[in-house]
Amino acid sequence: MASTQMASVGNAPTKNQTLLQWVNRCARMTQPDRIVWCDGSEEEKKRLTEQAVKEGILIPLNQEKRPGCYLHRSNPNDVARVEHLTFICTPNKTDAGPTNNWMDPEEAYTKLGQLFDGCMKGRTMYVVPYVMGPLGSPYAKIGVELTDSIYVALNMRIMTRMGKPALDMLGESEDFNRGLHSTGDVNPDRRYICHFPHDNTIWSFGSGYGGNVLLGKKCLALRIGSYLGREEGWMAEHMLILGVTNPEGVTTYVAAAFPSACGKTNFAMMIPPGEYKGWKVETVGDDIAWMRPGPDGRLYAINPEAGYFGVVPGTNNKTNPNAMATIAKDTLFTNVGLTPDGDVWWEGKDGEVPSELIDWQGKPWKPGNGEKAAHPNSRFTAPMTNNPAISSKANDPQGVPISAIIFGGRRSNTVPLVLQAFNWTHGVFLGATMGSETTAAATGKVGVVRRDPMAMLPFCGYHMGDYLQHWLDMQKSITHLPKIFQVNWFRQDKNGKFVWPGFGDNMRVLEWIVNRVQGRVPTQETLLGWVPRNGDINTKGLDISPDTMAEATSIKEDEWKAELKSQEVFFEQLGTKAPEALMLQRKLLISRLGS
Ligand code: OXD
Ligand code: MN
Repeated sequence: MASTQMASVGNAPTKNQTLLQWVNRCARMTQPDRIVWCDGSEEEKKRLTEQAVKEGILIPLNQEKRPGCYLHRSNPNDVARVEHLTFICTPNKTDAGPTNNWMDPEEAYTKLGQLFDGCMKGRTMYVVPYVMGPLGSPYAKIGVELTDSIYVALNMRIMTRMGKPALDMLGESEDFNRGLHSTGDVNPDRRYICHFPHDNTIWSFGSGYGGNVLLGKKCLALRIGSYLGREEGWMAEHMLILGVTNPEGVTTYVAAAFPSACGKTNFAMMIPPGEYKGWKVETVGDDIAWMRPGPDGRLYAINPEAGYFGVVPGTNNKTNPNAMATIAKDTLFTNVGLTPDGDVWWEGKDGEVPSELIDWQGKPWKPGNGEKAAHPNSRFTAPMTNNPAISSKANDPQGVPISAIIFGGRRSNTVPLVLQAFNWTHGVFLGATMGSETTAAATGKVGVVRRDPMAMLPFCGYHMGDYLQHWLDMQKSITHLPKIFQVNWFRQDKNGKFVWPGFGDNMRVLEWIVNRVQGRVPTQETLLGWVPRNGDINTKGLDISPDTMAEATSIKEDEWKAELKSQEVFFEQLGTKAPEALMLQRKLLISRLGS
């Protein structure tokens, strides 16, 4: 660790002049009392954790029950991503596109510069160098985040390869993302998350919530990443990556896009049901995939992250036993309930509901008092190495070859359990027309269907029309194209009950997908794509009636006519940038539906 008592970069552990000058410039603007360069060591983790406990930022949990675990309570006004305060600052407004908020870069630097001016007086600035992607991977990217939040420094340590290895990998290079963050006074009226893709820069002010402030994640790995991906011929996607191995020992790698809080972590860590002897699912990543064509013409994916920032409520030994094991130690919990014996509790946890506890806002709580003990978007930050199902390829610098891409939304109707696209272009159309009911991961109304192409609506760093065209163009550089599928685990019956059990039983759908990829099973054509023939989804050991199965897989033409209208509104928004190939797909679907 190298730190100074004055806000100078005097004894910084790097000779990289570009980095030093930039840190100096930011320190002159924000005026911290101290600058601490993070090295990522165990000693540093201990020291920062002790400091955070002393400042009341972390509450130690019962160290016998949850070794190395701490609870953080955020400001109640700061519990989710703030899409309305997230900006893409490109020189031309059109480059950000109609689905992003835009601010002129000069205006943004001036406006936020005023907020950053002197904002770290009396505080420490942590310099957090980090790598997104396996160390030494040619596909990894380096970032440096300057932050006045010790919570951010500790979270970045879990979520990225942070500290000395990042500085070593950077060397004298100027090629790093410049991230500046201050919690400011956590005032929603002075909260901005601004991205400057042309400068590889992110400025985040006024929030302490993960998605807004762990700048490697949504800001660099997705928004800036998607921009760089288009420039450099690769793809940054909001996708989990898993490897599924069949009893013959053949592993198939799958990437799957679902909107926030729709079960990516559960799917990535799934344990197959008892009937699936000899099958196993292993996690490469649970949220983000960086994918590019490899020398053998296949599409390779790395997980740029080193940890999981997962939604806590609903996690239990039935829905996700691997996540429960992952968060048993060395985990930072944010906004969950605290039990009298120093453990954590959330809605949907196993076991008895405690008769009393302290809720996520620090207030006494009793069952039935009308409040949630844990915030619906409460989170765990845990190292991926804790995951019993981690893939041996999670750190592979070359990544894993992807054979199937899955798009899934949260839809109570319309979208059937599973279907396969006719081809790549049709698959891109399925991804582009994804819709999903909104969740608590972002502020705003929950449960409203919104179009969410490739689950990237809040994360695409440039014009959505150009992004969809980039997907279409990638076809030219991938010789062995992954097959594309659409799934929906969330269909409901007339009484609002989910018709598909989900969780581990999603293995049954995954098996069909693997069999399709390997050419092992014929299929049936429908208006929407290829679907399993009757009986092709294995329901052995599952208590599901043929009627319910029919409901889960049904395609209702009237629902699809309404869906087409809603898709039209989305495509109209893209104007002349709506890709021609997708418009043709749309026409074909309209004619198949006869409307
Ligand atoms: C996340 C999100 O935190 O998508 O991963 O909101
Ligand atoms: Mn996500």
